[in-house]
Amino acid sequence: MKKSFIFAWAGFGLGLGAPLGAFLLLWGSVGFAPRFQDAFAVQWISYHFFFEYMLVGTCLAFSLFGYYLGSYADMIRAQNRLLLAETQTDPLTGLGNHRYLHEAFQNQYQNRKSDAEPISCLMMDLDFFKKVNDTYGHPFGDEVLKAFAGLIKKAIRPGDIAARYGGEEFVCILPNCAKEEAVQVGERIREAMEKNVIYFKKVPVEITVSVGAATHNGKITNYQDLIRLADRALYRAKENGRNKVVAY
Ligand code: GH3
Ligand code: MG
Ligand code: MG
Repeated sequence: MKKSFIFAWAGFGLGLGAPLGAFLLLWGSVGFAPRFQDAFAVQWISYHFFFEYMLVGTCLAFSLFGYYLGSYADMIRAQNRLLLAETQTDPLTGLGNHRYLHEAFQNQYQNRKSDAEPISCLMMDLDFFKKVNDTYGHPFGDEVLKAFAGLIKKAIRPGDIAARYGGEEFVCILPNCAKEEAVQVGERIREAMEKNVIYFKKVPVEITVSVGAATHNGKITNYQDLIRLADRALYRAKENGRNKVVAY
């Protein structure tokens, strides 16, 4: 719920304190006599203008002040959310960054319903990317990275997590996904990149990606191990000729 409304209502409540306090003070000054209803009736007849002024004036002033404070708190909260999202986003590709990946992966890993629930990790690295930069320039390399991020987004399911691990390396976390399925997703991404021709001044450039896949098994006790195994599988994909998916 918006703080502006909560604070406005709180202000209204506080505003009511003024006429109520005034009534209690006046009632107390005569030793709380006569009984409540009569004292109230007497005071209302004698000072109704004073009470009406306070009811309207203080309630309005406090509500407005509460609304202002609440709106300010809402704005700060929205800004904080935006800043948090910014610190976890890779500005080039719009995917999550390294920091986001670790947080999201740890959460996903720990929140599995049981240790038997599979979770997979894909580690992807563009092939000969240094050569791409050297041949066509860094800005073109950046375009390739953006295009690859777009292909990843298209290939994964809504609950999956994709992040730029660093440089030209990307990671996908696939919750509730067994080994065969993870390899299929990796293959889908690899194939999409292979088919995706990017043009440099009307010259088609083909860039491929190597993928390492790892799936949680009984021996793995934390998410970092899963990343490590996916990285080892990726190393094997590179060794075996690149443009390949290798499962650990
Ligand atoms: P391999 O097939 O073994 O992965 O070879 P590679 O050339 O892709 O690997 P290497 O690690 O030698 O080079 C990675 C290159 O990625 C080097 C670096 O300039 C480039 N790179 C890293 N981050 C960025 C970036 O943000 N933009 C661009 N354009 N290039 C980047
Ligand atoms: Mg690399
Ligand atoms: Mg590379």
